[in-house]
Amino acid sequence: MKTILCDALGIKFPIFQGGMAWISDASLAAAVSNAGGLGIIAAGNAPADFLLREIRKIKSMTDKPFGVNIMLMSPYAEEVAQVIADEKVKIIVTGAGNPAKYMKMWTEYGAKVIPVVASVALAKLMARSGAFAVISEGGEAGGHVGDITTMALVPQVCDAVNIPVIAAGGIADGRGIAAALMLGASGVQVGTRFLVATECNVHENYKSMVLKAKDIDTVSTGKRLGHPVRAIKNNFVREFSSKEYDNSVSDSELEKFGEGRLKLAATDGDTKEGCFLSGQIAGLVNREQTAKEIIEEMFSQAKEILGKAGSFYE
Ligand code: TUI
Repeated sequence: MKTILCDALGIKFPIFQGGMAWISDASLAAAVSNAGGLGIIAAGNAPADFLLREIRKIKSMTDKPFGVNIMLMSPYAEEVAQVIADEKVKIIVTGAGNPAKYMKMWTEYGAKVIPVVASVALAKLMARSGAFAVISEGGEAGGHVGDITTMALVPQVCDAVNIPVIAAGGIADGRGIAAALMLGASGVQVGTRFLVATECNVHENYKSMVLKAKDIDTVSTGKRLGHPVRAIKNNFVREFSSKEYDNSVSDSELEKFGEGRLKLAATDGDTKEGCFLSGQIAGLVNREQTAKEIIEEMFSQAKEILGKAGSFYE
């Protein structure tokens, strides 16, 4: 299965591995790239020297294309943006904000910038600012999310821009790929399913939380702070949620209460106090496989069901 993204980015399958903060390192990204997808290293909230190390590492692990994800709300965004340029990273995915101020510095040396958008307005702005493509991410996704669902957002973004659109949020198998292509997308971005990949170094407890999660086990909290985040319900999420609706708790207290929780989940595996970001599709993710097995299984399923699509006609 091939779309315009494959030749443009030099990848075999039109699938991006989500840039998951504290999770998507060189090990996971290299495995995905070596399997024919686009592996992506996440800078997350880490200082730039972390990213630099991971970029050097992935260059020794694969000769295939890879990308870097910059989380624009990070306190280190400025220095991360500079390291990306210094290392001449060719594919840059941005999240949790508007990357306009970095566009020139990246496109100048020929990088392809692919912002994650959660609205038609930002998609249009990004297309005008020189983005190569956009990732249209629905609120089913894990982590920092918008309000609109993938089903509603993807076709509206596809109609609004004339650059490739990659669908994200709620996609973890071949049916998701097929649906995304039918909505007009040229590819998909997948986070939750790659989180349980063999090559993913996240704490084992994080993997078990995702593997055990059912359809209704994630919830989005933090709307009051302007950046809602979807995570698996646990002790921390319940406490955060009750503080969010408690007027005696100030915004800065609430912000402080949430700090460092993702790292606590990803590196320490603290099932009680950590924040286990995950998409709603976790209920569908039930076993650990290698990145190669995940990608090949997803695309063979997509190919099979798309091939049968003709049977819906008389
Ligand atoms: O960014 C994500 N997912 C994330 S980021 C993250 S780390 C984090 N840490 C602390 C607080 C919040 C997050 C965990 N998961 N996905 C991409 C994404 N980007 N989803 C939604 C957006 C987005 C939202 C608003 C992109 C642009 C935007 O525009 C705002 C503007 O300035 O126009």
